Amino acid sequence: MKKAVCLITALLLLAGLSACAKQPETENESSSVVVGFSQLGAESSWRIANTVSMEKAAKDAGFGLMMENANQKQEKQIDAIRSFIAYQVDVIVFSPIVENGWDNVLNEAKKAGIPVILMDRMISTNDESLYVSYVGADFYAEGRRAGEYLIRKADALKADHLNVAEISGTIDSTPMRDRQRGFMDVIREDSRITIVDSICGDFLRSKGEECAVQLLDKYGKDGIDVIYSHNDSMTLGVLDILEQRGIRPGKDILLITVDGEKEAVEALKAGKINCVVQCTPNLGPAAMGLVKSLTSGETVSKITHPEEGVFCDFDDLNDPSVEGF
Ligand code: GYE
Repeated sequence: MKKAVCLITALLLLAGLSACAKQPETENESSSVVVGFSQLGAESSWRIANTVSMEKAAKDAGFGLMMENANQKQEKQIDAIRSFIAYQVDVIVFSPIVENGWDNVLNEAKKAGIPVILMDRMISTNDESLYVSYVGADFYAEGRRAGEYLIRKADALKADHLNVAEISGTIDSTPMRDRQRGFMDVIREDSRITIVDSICGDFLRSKGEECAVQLLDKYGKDGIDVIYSHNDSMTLGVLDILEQRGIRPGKDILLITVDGEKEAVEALKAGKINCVVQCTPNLGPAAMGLVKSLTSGETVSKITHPEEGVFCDFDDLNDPSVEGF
């Protein structure tokens, strides 16, 4: 295990080499375990809660945390991982913005003997030895839950036909790919359901608004019965646009969303969202638990999924367990 002195020396060296280079945030510098954490951005409430969870868990565990936020740029994540390798951190944790394109930098980490934990999102690779463990949601199961809700709703409404528009998250990210695949696998067999369009909203509220405008301009209010969007931020953007146009969210157009942030759960309780598929951002304790096991020489499981469920308009929404993060 490398000592914190390594980190401090590396930081001093780097400061000397490049006075204007951005320094990573560090905490618990006296800790004997240093974690390099590359967060992908700050695009949603989910992401912000996830960053807080990671920071708190590192602090609680007494680990030093060097965190870099990549502001949605894969190149920045690659740079961050390279800087963690140069600093000889004990473990690298990162949340890959997209699935492809990590093999080179992860091979560098492997050669340096630094274990890599994937947190939240997966990578696509032929070499599974490039990461020791993945901790994050089963996004395929989330997509299936969204589809299963829609079929139940179609039954309850005795609907002959439902036109669905999908607003997807960041193209080629794991939650985008698997929330789509899971949903499609469930609804494909149901002849009442047609996907009229699928457009990308990048997990951003502002783009959710733009997507809603685009969809309404193209299909009109009567051309869309359901909007399935891959996260709450985009759904909340959609909801704002529907209300501005006098369309009742949750009634004139059904809304199915994923995450479970407070604002979305409140909108569910108010009848403006129909289904919230849960996805927890509180991955910090599990991620730091893995770091602890790894740095103690223990073997860890390759995949850890948190337990997640669904909140929807078939539930008793007064139940205190129905709450957002
Ligand atoms: O659903 C979304 C965020 O990767 C699970 O990313 C995460 C997703 C989450 O921006 O809100």
